[in-house]
Amino acid sequence: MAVNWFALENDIKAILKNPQWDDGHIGPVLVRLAWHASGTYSKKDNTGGSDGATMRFNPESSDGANAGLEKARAMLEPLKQKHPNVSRADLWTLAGVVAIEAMQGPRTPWYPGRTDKEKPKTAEIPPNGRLPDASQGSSHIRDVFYRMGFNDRDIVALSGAHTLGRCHTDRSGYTGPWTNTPTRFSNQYFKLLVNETWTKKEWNGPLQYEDSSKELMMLPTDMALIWDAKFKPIVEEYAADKELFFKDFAAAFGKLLELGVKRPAAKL
Ligand code: ZEM
Repeated sequence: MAVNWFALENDIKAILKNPQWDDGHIGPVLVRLAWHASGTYSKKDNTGGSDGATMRFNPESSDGANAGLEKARAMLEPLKQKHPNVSRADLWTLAGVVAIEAMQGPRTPWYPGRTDKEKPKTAEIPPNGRLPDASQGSSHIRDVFYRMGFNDRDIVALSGAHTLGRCHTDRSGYTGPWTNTPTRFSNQYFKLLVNETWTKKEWNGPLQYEDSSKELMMLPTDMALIWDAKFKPIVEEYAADKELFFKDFAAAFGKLLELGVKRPAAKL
């Protein structure tokens, strides 16, 4: 039954640097996996969330929002084989936590105890469409994150994860990184949102924004954070105070990874 968590964390750290992957690091895509596994939660009926590791099954596995995450799941599979008593649901969420810390971010509170569903009934797999759509605005963002039980401050803090990684035309249709440091966790995303001039990118792809260097990008949902009168002051706070962002991010990300997790209360 027991999992050697110390050894598992070290094994996760050992696979993060990967010269074959974007920017030489798989951390960002592991953070996206942890987020998409968890972000299907609905507090209305207590369905969705990371417990069950249901992203292995249709329709969740083929949700367009999850394009590319099969690669992230496959990269973690050898660690599941090496540590057979860890559930994939625990592994996917822990990998996001370990990745953020290894990329110089805060340590997120994380608790084990998720189990994997092996033959889930359709009703146990979250339907497509629960994850946010990057082409939309602040009312859609609020609909999606309020459904999970988050508030405006949590939404802005969580969005700061876009300091990491990049968009891929073959996954989401968008292209490019948000920051020049896509493998270092920081408040750079907020600083760029506030300080850069963002203009519409002229290309054949979906509407996205670019900075003056044309190397960095923002999605419409990222721009919504500075266009919305309630989100914007929070963006400014995090742009000015990295420690505050780290503290709020770790709390909100920890809450995200706990959504819908069913375990005996004593284990917490
Ligand atoms: Zn993301 N995200 N995200 N996000 N995300 C992408 C990539 C990454 C949205 C979104 O549509 C997209 C959160 C919130 C929201 C990460 C973490 C978190 C991509 C690019 C898109 C389109 C996918 C691709 O092409 O590979 C939207 C609309 C969001 C809210 C409104 C939250 C919350 C996150 C974590 C806490 C990360 C780390 C990536 C980079 C992945 C990579 O492969 O580099």
